[in-house]
Amino acid sequence: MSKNTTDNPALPNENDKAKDLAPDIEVSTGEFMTTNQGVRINDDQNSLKAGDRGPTLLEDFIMREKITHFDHERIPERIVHARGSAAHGVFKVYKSLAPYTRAGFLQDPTRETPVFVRFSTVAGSRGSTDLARDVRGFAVKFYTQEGNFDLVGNNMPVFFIQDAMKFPDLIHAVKPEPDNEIPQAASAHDTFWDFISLMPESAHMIMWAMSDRAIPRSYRMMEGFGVHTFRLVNDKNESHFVKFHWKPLLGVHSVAWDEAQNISGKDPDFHRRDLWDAIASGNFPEWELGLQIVPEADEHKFDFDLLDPTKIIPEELVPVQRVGKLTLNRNPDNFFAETEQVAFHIGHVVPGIDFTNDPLLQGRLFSYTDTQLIRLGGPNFHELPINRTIAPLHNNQRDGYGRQMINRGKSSYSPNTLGGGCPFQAKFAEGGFTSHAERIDAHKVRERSPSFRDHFSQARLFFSSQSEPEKNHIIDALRFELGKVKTVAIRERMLVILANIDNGLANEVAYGLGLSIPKELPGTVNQSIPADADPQSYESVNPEGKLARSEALSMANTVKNSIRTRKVAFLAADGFDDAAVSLVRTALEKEGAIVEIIAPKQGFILSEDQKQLEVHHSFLTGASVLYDAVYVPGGVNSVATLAAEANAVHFLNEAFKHCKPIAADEAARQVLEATYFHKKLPPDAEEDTVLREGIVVLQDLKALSDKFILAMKQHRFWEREKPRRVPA
Ligand code: HDD
Repeated sequence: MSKNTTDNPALPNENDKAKDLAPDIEVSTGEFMTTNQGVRINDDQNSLKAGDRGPTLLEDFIMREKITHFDHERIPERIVHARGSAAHGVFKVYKSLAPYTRAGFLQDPTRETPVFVRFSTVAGSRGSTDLARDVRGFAVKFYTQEGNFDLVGNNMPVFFIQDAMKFPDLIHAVKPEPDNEIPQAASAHDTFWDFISLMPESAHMIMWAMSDRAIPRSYRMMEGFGVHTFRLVNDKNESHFVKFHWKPLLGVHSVAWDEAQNISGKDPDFHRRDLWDAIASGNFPEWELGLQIVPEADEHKFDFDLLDPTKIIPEELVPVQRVGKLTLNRNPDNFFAETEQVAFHIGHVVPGIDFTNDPLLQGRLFSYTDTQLIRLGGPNFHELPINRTIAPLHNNQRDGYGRQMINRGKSSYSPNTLGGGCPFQAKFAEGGFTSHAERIDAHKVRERSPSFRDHFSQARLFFSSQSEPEKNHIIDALRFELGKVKTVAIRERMLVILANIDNGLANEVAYGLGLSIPKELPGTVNQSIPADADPQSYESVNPEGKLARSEALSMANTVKNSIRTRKVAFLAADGFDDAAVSLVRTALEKEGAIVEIIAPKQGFILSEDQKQLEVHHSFLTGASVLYDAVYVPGGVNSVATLAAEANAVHFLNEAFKHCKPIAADEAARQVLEATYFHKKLPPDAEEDTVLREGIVVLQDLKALSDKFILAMKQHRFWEREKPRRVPA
């Protein structure tokens, strides 16, 4: 570890964690190259040889050191969540939560707590695409003054399984198949659906995973959830149950599945780049921390079990209180040192936060430290700069691989007299972590609680809470995924599961697969399959008398009040109308959107009046799927060029297919007329038409800008999809 730069300007000392990291930052500007022993190197181009055409000498300690280090540069990737991106930031609570918790970072609205947040996909390898249909990890490390608190959540509020015992099976099933390691970063294959079709408890999570939540537009536009029910404990040692939420201020938005697959080719780093660029340009992503708090006395008030991680608490039953804000404001300096080596653990809690007996949570408490031991090579991973606490650290743990801390003194045991009894234990009142003294009086059993048996009510609640386009996307996703499954009996078993959720859904999927829903569960004759795998044997609480819809579950109800950081492609060529480009660009940028110019070739294009405009991408390097909206300015020559340019027409067709807002000057109508959708252009650009159709063609550029912004705030016009689907 290099400690040579104590006042590195690259790292603003804006908070305690940044100060803590500063001594570890290495900057080589203006420095000589050295070996790891600090010896200056005078030739890094040639190995030491016996003559310039002779063999390389073993004596060459410089080359040996360099190659040895290189040979050891890789560590095992995470078994799940291998592909990720992270950022530094801060968290602040809005008002003291002292009535519920004594956690120091949740007391004082003036206290800013440093955080490091890592987003990830689950199934793919480190180098896989960001746009896989998958759950996204949302892991937050709070560097609090009382120690590190890790909230290791996902962008979906439930999980596939109820008991950690099944986690290795779930992951073996979803990972590439073991004989040929196919497919990468995809759940659309036999082993995954084989497992799922035998695990009715995954029904609710499957609805989320097949929904558009699994293909977010951006990490910055997805919710986060702690999933399990946790406890908050106050300074009177009173406990409340709590569910943690992250609510993105930019709203919750997704891309289309066809688009996701395209982005995977055009820019597999799409989410990573998006996060990096937003932070680098000062558009700091923000989320509010939300809490659903349930008094202990209400533990059994619900018709599901709070300890069951396949259940949500509908927001209609317990509202989400927004209690603080998370802002990501600094990109990491080094991917490996920070994003790769950060070690999250659900068991990293601080006084004031505690666990429940959720059996998935309980198993996780074992797994996370265990995995770091192999991944980071030993028990001292907490000393890596990114993992290090900013709270004072004293205990009697010693030694091990890579130990950094130099512990002074003779005693490394407790109790002791030789060390004056130090370090001391801390009483509850002195901030000592004291586990909530929950009363447990039970038999030791390997069993699942009967209160965990209803697997379908909330799956149904989720499906019926979706808008029509969202429902269609779920149907399409299931047709796609199950369509990739080769074993027909697996597809049929899934149809039985789906029929337990919603008959209409099951019928639609069955139609797409060319199957009918079997009366009995096919292919489960094997003795090793648990009898419980039969979904018919589960309770499915009747929807009558239940919550039929929950508004919060549909992304259609998300906030649609901003176009900040949305990327807009302007399609133009030589001879474009400069006034139009300037006016619309200024209007969009004023609202925080990002405009990029796409032209037939890179470099510069010239306007009608010979003004130069820098091109961001040619049609070769830019693609419609990388933008949120598209605009075509006027200008006789530009319009003629684009109308004859297949790539420009394809760009527009694809934007239409993916339901994106499209705007064009009246003078550019010729370009739109070359598209397949021109016959469907709305007759006018009145506000309600714009809000319905998302297409604005106007002469008045001011009105065009206003309506285009209105359309962009809607994000997508999914209604366009079904009746007008085209091959693009
Ligand atoms: Fe896990 C990583 C989230 C269940 C075992 N998990 C990991 C990460 C996230 C989650 C976000 C990536 C952290 C990072 O960025 O480094 N995991 C969840 C959620 C779960 C969940 C929300 C259910 C509610 N996980 C779960 C179970 C087990 C694990 C039941 C094991 C019994 N998870 C791991 C792990 C990982 C991990 C193997 C891989 C890398 C790591 O821990 O550090 O230990």
